[in-house]
Amino acid sequence: MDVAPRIVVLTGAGVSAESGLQTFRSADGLWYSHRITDVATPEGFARDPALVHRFYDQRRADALAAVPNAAHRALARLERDVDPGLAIVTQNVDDLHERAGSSHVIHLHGELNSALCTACGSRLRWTATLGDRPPCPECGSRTLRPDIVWFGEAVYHLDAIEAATRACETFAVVGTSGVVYPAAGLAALARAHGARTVLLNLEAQDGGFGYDEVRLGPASEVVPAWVDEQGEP
Ligand code: BV8
Repeated sequence: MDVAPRIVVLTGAGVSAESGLQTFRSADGLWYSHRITDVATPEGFARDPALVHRFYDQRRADALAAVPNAAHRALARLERDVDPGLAIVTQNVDDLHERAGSSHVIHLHGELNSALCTACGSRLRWTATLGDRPPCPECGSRTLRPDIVWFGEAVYHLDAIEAATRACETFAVVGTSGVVYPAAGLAALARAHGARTVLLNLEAQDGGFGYDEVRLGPASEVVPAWVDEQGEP
């Protein structure tokens, strides 16, 4: 976006939980049925690409079948109402914010609907499977991988995210356990530059950052209620 946003919202898996997408660290989360080192590291992909493709092909299909919930819709409504703007920084690799109508969405951990060619570096919009090893449309080699930021890899758009975080008046955190960096450090950065910080989450974050305000509950309830108050003087 051209101007610094007044509000930045950092979202995590919890915002999509009520759309039926699994979170990572809850009792039935993805990291309890899959080892992070197997499916979310470059080393795991090098060892067993078929396993990693199965994992992301399934998640892409799940995300395609999911629909935005009331929390996604409320944030899209807030973007339309807030002057001079709102940016969503999401750790999620689904596209539910965009499908709810948000247009300023920054994906710092990549996107399921994108493929990255490890031979030529092209990033391509991709909604089909990758496990069948299709050729890269740009260079022809069968070297496409999910365009997902794995542990140990640099996150996307960090300069723009930090600039928006430093400039905003309100930094809201929705549906994340706050353990994965650099995302987990953004609320502290916002606070250091004078922003008010708010946590909207099902439960308190472990060892949590001292937010100015904490509202606990399902995102589909706490986010619309918070959004409704943002236009009030
Ligand atoms: C990097 C792939 C450098 C995507 C994922 C500083 C200190 C310590 C360690 C580090 C550090 N800096 C970097 C590190 C290392 C590492 C890291 O943070 N490790 C941690 C675990 C200690 N970070 C990295 O490796 C990052 N890269 O720093 O690179 C660099 C620089 C230059 C050059 C080279 C390298 C890369 C991190 C990328 C991680 N990728 N996965 C995917 O498959 O989806 S992580 C994974 O965790 C997902 O991406 C996910 O988005 C992310 C965060 O998880 P959450 O979204 O928070 O989900 P979680 O299940 O944990 O929590 C859900 C929350 O929702 C809960 O609180 C729950 O209560 C709540 N909830 C549930 N239901 C609801 C709800 N809330 C509301 N309503 C509901 N209904």
